[in-house]
Amino acid sequence: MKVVARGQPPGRSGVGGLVSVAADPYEFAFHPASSALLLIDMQRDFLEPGGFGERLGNDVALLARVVEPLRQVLMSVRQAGMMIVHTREGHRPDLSDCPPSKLARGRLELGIGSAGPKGRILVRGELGHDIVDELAPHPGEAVLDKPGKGSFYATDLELILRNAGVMSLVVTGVTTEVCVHTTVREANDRGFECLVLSDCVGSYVPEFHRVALEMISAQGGIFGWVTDSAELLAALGTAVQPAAIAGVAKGA
Ligand code: TIU
Repeated sequence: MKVVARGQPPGRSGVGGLVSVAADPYEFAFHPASSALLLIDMQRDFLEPGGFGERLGNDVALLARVVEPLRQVLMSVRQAGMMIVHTREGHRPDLSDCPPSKLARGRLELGIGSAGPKGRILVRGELGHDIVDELAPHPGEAVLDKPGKGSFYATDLELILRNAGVMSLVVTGVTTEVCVHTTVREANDRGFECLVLSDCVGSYVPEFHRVALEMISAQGGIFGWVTDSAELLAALGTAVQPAAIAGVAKGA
């Protein structure tokens, strides 16, 4: 019987060699073939008025500045042929996957599952739950629905990454100290190496953003590495459009 090899071996064919990016606490080296770009929860419910973020008492405009540099990174990573994974925080329409503790938290009058201007808040299939237009996933990019703050909890993310031979993650999204941090900690304990892009993650609380990034790269990179989109794009050999980085200082 003739045996036919099926499927791709771990790693993505046709993707370039070792890339080294200037980062804190020291350079981050990765092979695009064994790396993925993770875009965490770039959803209308967190970025636009009327969603969960605003219900929690936050100024959602603070997250808008992440979109353009992240769009530039997304385009470059697509060109580089790297794996791309988008996540969305949210729940089934009957909320059976939402812990009662999460539902009750904040004593919100209009919380998860309530009707808002963009549909039911943080419910799958609703307009507010989906990813903002600028970063809409392309066919072939993984879209992963998660019920918690971490991207690994109660999802098949680890399985997808291991099957693809991925070892390194370029981490972006919102919010820096909540879903991004939880995901980086989960990934670190599982042996993945994380590079967090300071201008492609955002928080409603600038102080939390700054300290959360410091916590990742402190102690010799206890959870991972931190750099910005300009450094990554330069390392990937892609020209950065000045508009994308104007006014976005490293670590800001
Ligand atoms: N509230 C807050 O900062 N974040 C979340 O609830 N979810 C995410 O970070 N995605």
